[in-house]
Amino acid sequence: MEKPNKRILSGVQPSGDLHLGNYLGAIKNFVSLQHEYECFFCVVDLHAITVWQDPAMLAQKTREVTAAFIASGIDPDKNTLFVQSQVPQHSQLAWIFSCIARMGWLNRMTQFKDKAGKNSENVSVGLYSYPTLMAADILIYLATHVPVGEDQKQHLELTRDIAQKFNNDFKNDLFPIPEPLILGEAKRVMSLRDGTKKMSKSDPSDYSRIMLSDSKENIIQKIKKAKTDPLPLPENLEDAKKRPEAMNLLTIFAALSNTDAEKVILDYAGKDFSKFKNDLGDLASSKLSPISSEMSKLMNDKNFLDSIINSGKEKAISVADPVLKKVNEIIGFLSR
Ligand code: AQP
Repeated sequence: MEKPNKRILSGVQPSGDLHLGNYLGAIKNFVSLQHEYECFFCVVDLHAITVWQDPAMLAQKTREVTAAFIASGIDPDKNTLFVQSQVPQHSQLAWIFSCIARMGWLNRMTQFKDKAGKNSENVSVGLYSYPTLMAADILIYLATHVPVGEDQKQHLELTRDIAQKFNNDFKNDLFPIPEPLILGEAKRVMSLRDGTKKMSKSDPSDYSRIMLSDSKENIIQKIKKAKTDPLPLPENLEDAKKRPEAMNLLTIFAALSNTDAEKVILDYAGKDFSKFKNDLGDLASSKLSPISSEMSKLMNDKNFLDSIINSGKEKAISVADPVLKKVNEIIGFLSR
């Protein structure tokens, strides 16, 4: 089996409206990586159902994430865009990996602790074993690199452990040990209401996040209302780091304008937040509005989106199936 040396797999959940964190931490980076790597981008609907999803909304959000990929600049002809549940090899490998991963490894996952909170007896088993499915998503394509936001770093370390243990247990070298690509200025975009909390689809407050579907007016309004402290803008990076809300807005500004936070701090040092927020509102809406209007256009062309999803499925299966067959053979399963 030919082993790729620059292959990417990454996914986005159709679990709600995509936000600026998903865009800056993931999708924007995918757009630049497509020129350098062979890329597989998937809509991870199997991950989404680890918490309750309304069936009609799930179908709509699945198409919406696909539309967001394309509207942001991912070329569907050059890359493989597909839906996770349509490639059953992911779930089959995930079961095998749940027999490779150790309970102790999963018990250390901080995202499960955060998401389950005090309710851990009552959440789904899938929410707990989610990282073994993520490992299967990556390794079924023998992906060598995985672009993720900082929040997914621990899950990728688990993927590496699983790949290593499988290779050791079965004395082979099938799986690569994939490297994380944590790129861009905004590795962890924080809530606009609380600079210590990650911007997230599931935050109950709409004002905590800017959505890709927000209108220009909405974006400007949300940035105006974003929480800040009473001081003027920080004078240097050291100062900014002590002020989470200010640091978050500066980082967003830097990521949207393809520069770094230090440069933005230099431009706005000691100035008033109102001027900065006006500029950030204009910048964010000028970058996001074209994506949002392209997304609505694509959402009105269901046949086009479904044809992309369908050909993505065929391409994904043609790569994933030989890997699963090889895994089955290594383990000692009878051939199909
Ligand atoms: N706030 C963020 N900052 C930077 N990157 C982020 N990502 C998510 N939130 C931020 C990155 O976006 C990609 C897709 O994420 P996901 O949809 O698979 O799930 P998530 O990380 O669980 O995102 P949410 O918004 O927090 O969803 P819910 O609320 O449903 O759990 C990933 O690469 C992620 O790192």
